[in-house]
Formats: sequence, C-alpha cells, structure tokens
Amino acid sequence: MHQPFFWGGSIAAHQSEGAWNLDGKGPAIMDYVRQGTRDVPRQIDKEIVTNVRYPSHKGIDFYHRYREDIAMFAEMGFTALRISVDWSRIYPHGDDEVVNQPGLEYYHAIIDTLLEYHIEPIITLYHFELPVNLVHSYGSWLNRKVVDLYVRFCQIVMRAFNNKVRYWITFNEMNHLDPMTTQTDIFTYMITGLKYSELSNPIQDLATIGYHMTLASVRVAKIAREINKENQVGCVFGLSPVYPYDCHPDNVMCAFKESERDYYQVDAMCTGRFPEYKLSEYQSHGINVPIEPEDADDFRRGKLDFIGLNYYYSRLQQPQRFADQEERVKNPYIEQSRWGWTIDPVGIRYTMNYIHRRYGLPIMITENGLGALDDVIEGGTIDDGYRIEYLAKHIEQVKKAMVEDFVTCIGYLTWAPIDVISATTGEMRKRYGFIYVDQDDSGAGTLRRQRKASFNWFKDVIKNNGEN
Ligand code: BGP
Repeated sequence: MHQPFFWGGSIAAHQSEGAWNLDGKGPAIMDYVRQGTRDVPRQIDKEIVTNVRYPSHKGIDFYHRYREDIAMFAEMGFTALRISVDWSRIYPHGDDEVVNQPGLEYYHAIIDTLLEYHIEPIITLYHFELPVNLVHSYGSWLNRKVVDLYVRFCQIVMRAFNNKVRYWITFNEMNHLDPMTTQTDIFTYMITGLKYSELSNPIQDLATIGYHMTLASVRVAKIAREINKENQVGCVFGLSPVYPYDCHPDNVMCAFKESERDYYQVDAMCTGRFPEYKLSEYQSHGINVPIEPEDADDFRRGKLDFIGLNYYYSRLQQPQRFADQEERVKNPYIEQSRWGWTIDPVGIRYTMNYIHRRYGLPIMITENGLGALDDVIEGGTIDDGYRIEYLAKHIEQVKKAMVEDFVTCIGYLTWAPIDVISATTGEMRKRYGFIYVDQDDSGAGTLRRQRKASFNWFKDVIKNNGEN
C-alpha cells in the first residue's frame, strides 16, 4: 500500500461535538464530568444536575459546525484528520439491541465532508467515550462482557465505513493506568468511568481492566483485517522519556523502571502475546489476570500495523528522598507551560527512536501541541508565536528522527487544530488550536471561529512539507 505522509490534526468527540443528548445519543462517562474550579481536576458526578456546567454537553458545537471547521482545515492543506466515533452515539447504552442510525449518519456526513476535501479520516474507536450504562450495569472494563460489547460496536462501525476509512485506532492512551502505580481519580475515570479511590482492590482491578482493554484492542485489530485486508490498525499511546534525576545508577534504574510502566500493553499489541514479565510481576503480588485459552489467538493475529504516539512533555524521575514533597522536582534544563507540562522537543525524537527500535513499526504522531492562554488583541488578531515556536521545534525533531535516525513516521497530527475543551481540566482557556473559538470557561461566547497567527504558519509548513 502506498504510504503518504499525513499532515493534520486530532480531535475527540467528547471535547468538540457537544450535542450530548441529540439524535438518540446516550450519556457517556465524560458527560457526567462538570466544570471544576480553575486548575483543579473536575468533580465527578453520579448524576446530571441542573445549574451546573458540563463542558462536554456543548463542546465547541462541532456537531453542527463541522462543515465550517473542516473547510478551514482544508484551507490549511490538511491531508488527515483524526476524529473519534462516540460509542454512545452508535449504541446509546452500549448494549442496545439495535444501532442508533442517526449516530451512524452523523459520522457518515463528517467522513464524506473530509473525503470531499481529500482529507484522510483516521478514526479513534475509544477516546474516553464509554456509555455510562456500561459502568453502572456491568462495572466497566472490569467485566469481560464489555470487551464483547466494544468489539461489536467496532465491527458495526468498521463495516459501516468500510468504503471510506482505512485507518483505525482502537484506543486513545489506555497505557496510563499501570496497576503498580497509584493513580488519580480523574485519569482513572476518563479511561474507565471508575474512580481510583473507590476501587475495592486497586492493583487487581487495574490489572484486570488493563488486560481486558488490551484484549479488546487485539481482537478489534484482528477483525479489522478480516473486514478489509487494506485496513491499517493502530493504537494510540501517551509516551515520553523519563530522565534519571542524575547519573547515580540507582536513579538511572528507577527512571528506566518508571518509563517501562507505560509499555506492557504496547508490548502485548506489537509482539503478539501478553508479556511474560508482566504476568510474573502480577504473580509475585498475588494478582490473577483473567486470561482465557482462546485469547492467545487474538493476541497472535491482532498485532498493530502502526503505533500512534501522543507526545506533549518529558518527565523527570523523582528520587525517593523527595517523595514527601508535594511538588515534583523540576528538570533545570527544561521550561514548562503554564499548566506545568515540560516543553522538551528533543523528547519527541528520543521517544520516536525508542519505540521504532523496540518494535520496528511505523509511527504516526497522533497528538502534539501546546496548551496556552490566547489573547485576542484589539483588531481581532491572535498572535500565538509561542505555539508556532513549540510546534516548529517539535517538527524539527520529528524530521531529525526521520532523516538522521531513520525512524519510519507516517504522519504528524497536532492536538488540537481548533480550540476544544481540555480533557484533564475541563477548561476552554487551555487552548491548542490554529483556530480560535469564542467561548470562555463558563460556556459563554458566540462560538465564532477565527484564524490565529499559527494558522497561516502551519499552512506554509504543510505546503513546504515540514520546512518552516
Ligand atoms: C491527551 C488526550 C487528549 C487531549 C490532550 C491534551 O492525553 O488524548 O484528549 O486533551 O491530552 O490534554 P488537555 O486537554 O488536558 O490539555
């Protein structure tokens, strides 16, 4: 298959669409997450209550404005757009007997619009959009039945768009829930709809969830190629280097081990078997992974065709002696964004090298970008030079990885080409786009779209195939 290099961006349904209860959509886990206090992770509700803002309910109204938005992406010269298909639009409760047709029609319309502009649709099948009924009635990914229901949903979607879509992504960032690490409630919730602090046996539960999600991914990859042998299947992981605090061998070892926590699922999906080292680790803690004999075939035949890499920052290993400090120790060589995310372009080259050498698979950069406060200056311009600088430096390192280190990379997609709701904070003011959306954190605003300075800059980058 001829492999083009994709230039474009990534968005997710729950952060952009809005229309949370229109045209038969059921409630999904992110629809229960309300606007929190600034800079603090959002509250998690059990019910939808009135007089409270739920950022996903309105999103940026991509649901109604996708034509205008896609036309602007086309104007920049995008050759790919990664969107997610929200499970709760297709099966409102996750386990319904029949498909919600308006949900399928909506995604047909988006995909058709992309194809009209010769933009390749890249479809994520799970970007934190779990129907809430599957949490309440099944216990989320703790239950193997949810694997079956997810596979059924993916099958319906892959068949429905078989004539139009070749690039499928099974999951977004499932790798952040390593069972051996204490997790935050908000991250656990985003991936599973469950709260970490309420898990009865966190290590066992996260091991079960991690196994089930990995199994779901390999099963879908296997079926994708049965549906169409041209299908290219990836899974997206959030990966970054973990630098040792200093060159003391103990710290180097600790940094290595911390980094490895992100990789057991990548190993499982790329090597064709659930890794022995993880099973041994579980065994030593008395944890049982719910493996069934028939799973082996899914692992063997469900290997990935490419790895999706979400890269934002690098991390610094925290030596034990700083464990009781509230703030993490900072890397003195690297600046940070307002939200404390390090800005480290070399880290993307490092990570690309590492995963390409470890697995030998093509990489697609599926997310990279800078969350920043943007000011609209008098006259209406938005001069986001800081974003241009961030992206230019990262693209330069991607090129080095490809040209000097011989890493196979099939695309560079920014997060997010248009301002969307922030996933981790629920804020609107944490903006990533080339296109400004007029909405504030309270949900007020006209939703008018406006080109930022970075818009024309990225258009030139694409035109010049990465030179800037
Ligand atoms: C990634 C998620 C995205 C996106 C991004 C930026 O982990 O896949 O959904 O939101 O992070 O994070 P935030 O929006 O919190 O700044």
